[in-house]
Amino acid sequence: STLVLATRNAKKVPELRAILGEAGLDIEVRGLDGYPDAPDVPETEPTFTGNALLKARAIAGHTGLPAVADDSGLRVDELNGMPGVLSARWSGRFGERSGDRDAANLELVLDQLADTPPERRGAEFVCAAALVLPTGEEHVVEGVFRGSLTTEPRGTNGFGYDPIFVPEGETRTTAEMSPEEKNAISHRGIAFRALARRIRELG
Ligand code: ITT
Repeated sequence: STLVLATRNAKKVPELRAILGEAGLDIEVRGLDGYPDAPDVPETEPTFTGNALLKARAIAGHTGLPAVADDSGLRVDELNGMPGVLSARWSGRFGERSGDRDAANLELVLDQLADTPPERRGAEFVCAAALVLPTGEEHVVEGVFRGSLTTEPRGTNGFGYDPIFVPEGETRTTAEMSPEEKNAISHRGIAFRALARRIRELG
C-alpha cells in the first residue's frame, strides 16, 4: 500500500520510510514532489495537533490516498512555551525556507534568553503526527523531546533549532548527532513510531 507524507521538508520523508520499515510495515511513502498541484495549507490552528490534521486532511482529499502530516516546534520554558506553533515563522521572516530563516529564528531565541542562567534554559521539541484515511478516519499522536538550550550554536547536522538544543542526559546538541542518533530519541521519531504502531493495529 501507499501513503503520502504531507511535507515539503525533504528530511522528513526518509525518516518516516525508515521508521515504517523498522516496524515491519511494507508501505510506500511518497512526498509531495509527485503532486505539484497539492494545496499549500496555511498552519492557522493554535495547536500542533490542529495543524497536523489540517495538512493531512487536505492532502488525503487531494490525493485520495492515506495521508500523514506532522507539525512540530520548540517550546521554551522561560518564554512560556513560545515560539511553539510559531517556530518556523518566529523571527518574522515569513515564507523563507532557507538556512537563513533557521539561523534568524535561532538567534532570536538566544537573544531572548541572553540573561537566562543554565538552570532555567529548559525547552522541549514537540511533534504532532496525524494520519487521515480516504474514509475520513483520523488518528493523531504526539511526541515530546526534553532538553535545554545552549548559549552558542554548535554542530551542522539537522535543521532549525538543532544547533542550540541539548537533549536531557546528553552533552552534544542534536546538530552534533547523526540523523540516526537523533531519530532514535527525537519528538518526530517518537511520534512516527507511535503512528507506525497505530497503522499496524489498523491492519
Ligand atoms: P512542513 O510544514 O512542510 O512539514 P517545516 O520544516 O516547516 O515543514 P514544521 O511546520 O513542523 O515543519 O515546522 C517546524 C519548525 O520547528 C521548523 O522550521 C524548526 O524551526 C522547528 N523544528 C521542528 N522540529 C525540529 C527539529 O527536529 N530540529 C530542529 N528544529 C525543529
